Amino acid sequence: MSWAGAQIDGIGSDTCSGSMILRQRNGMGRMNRNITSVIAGNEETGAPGGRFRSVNPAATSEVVAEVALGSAKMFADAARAARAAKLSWSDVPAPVRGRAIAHIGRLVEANAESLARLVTREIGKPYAEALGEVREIVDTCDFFLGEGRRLYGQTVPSEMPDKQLFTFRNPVGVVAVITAGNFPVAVPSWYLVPALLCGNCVVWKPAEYASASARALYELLVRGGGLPDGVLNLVLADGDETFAGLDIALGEGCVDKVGFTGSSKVGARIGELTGRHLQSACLELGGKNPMVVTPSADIDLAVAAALFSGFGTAGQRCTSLGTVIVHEDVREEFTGQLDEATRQAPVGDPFRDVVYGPMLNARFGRRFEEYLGWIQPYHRLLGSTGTGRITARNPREGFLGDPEAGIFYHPTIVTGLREEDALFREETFGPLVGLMGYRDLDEAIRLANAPGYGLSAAIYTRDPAEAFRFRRGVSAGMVSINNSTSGAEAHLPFGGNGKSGNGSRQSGIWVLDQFTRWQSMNWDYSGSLQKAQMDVAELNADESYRLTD
Ligand code: UN1
Repeated sequence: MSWAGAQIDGIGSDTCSGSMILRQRNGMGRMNRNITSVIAGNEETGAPGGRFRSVNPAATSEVVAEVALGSAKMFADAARAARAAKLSWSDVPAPVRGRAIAHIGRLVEANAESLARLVTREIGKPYAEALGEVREIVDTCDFFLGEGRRLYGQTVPSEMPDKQLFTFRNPVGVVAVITAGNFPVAVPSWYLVPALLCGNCVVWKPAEYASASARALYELLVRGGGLPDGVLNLVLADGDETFAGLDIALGEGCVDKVGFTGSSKVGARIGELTGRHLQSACLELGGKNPMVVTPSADIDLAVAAALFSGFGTAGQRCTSLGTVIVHEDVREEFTGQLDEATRQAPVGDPFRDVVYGPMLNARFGRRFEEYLGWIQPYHRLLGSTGTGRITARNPREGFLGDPEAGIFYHPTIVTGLREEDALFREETFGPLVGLMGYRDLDEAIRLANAPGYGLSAAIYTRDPAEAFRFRRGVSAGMVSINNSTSGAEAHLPFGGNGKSGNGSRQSGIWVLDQFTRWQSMNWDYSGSLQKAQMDVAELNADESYRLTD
């Protein structure tokens, strides 16, 4: 599918914008690209932060992009460029900015398959899921294009005559967005689309290992929106340089809001840094998402959901299932069925019909190995013909493709979990699901909350009273009844509590509070200085009055 005279994906087309995407043949006969940061419309061809190879995790010999990494200075430069563009963008009428979002949505839709293919190649997300991810951008644009004609403020009555009160939503200014690579285009759009719609200029720092997908989305946003230079800036850099650059930019007053999706550990550091500048970041962090299966549950449904939410995206969603908490009466039945379904699940080449493909990148494989090291002798492992990396020596029955070509891991169900286990308490980003029993709902709720995260939680029950008791008791920001922990829709508030975030919410109308600040205005046209609380008329109430029987 072509866009702007070139293709995002495929072989044989030339450059997209000057030197932006220089296609070269690599060993696999595929094209790869040189990807750079873009600040105020200029490509930053230097690589002060070094060069990074983004490879296909399903076929690691295939280089998807050569990435020129920037430095802390480059990040700060981008923030300065965004600040310089700030007034001209916020002066564009909001309905016109809404039209820009409408065009972006259409351009993304027209490029959906190319973008999804690129996402699949770069981070190994199964193609059907990658298409869903692109759909999530379009959904986000569909929601916010109309918000350009609303972005409502209020008229509020005054306590005095001939005076009127108003509220306005003002853009915050410059937004720095730092995103993970598991949703390399959808989750960034949750920040970028509303931030731009609200009249902010943006510096976006995506995950390095998803640079090609990020650069493609950047092009669709800039070209689709007709965004002037400096309104959206892309910085490709590693975490340390980004953090140092953010520190500089905050110190100079060039960043007014930070949006961050990533680990709880880094989120805490970002929260600390922004706190020093009296800012509160929008933090979307990890999860240890529980699913409670009650005796009245439809077990087939619960098994299907556990499979999808535990192993879909190779368990690398922040909303992925962490622990199934299953009632003792149905524990054996559920465990047997989940084991069977997981053994049968197709794993492998993400361009085929699989439940999941490779890890996002080698670094996630290495980290997952550490989590597997938390398995204890008293745990029982189910779900596959092995544990750990899938290889010729450690095969997975029914694997689709060549496991040795990429970074593929067996799905692992860990039963016999105990509350003190690290596997129960910590997020284990990867294809691993824990399972433990409970006897009454209060215990299930306590276990659901015990790890201290609070992103997403699910319950399978046919009893409405149980559903509502669970909703009330669970600390998660998002609750599913008879649905998976993952797969939130793009216009409901998304976000978590505890180790999953600082209470900020993305998506729908709720995210507007992240990217705008309320300004109140009062206008006195009485011709006199009417003092609030003092020059206020008082009516005489007879509070001693009582009805007589
Ligand atoms: C994430 O993993 O950071 O609810 C976001 C879901 C997706 C978004 C996940 N819509 O699973």
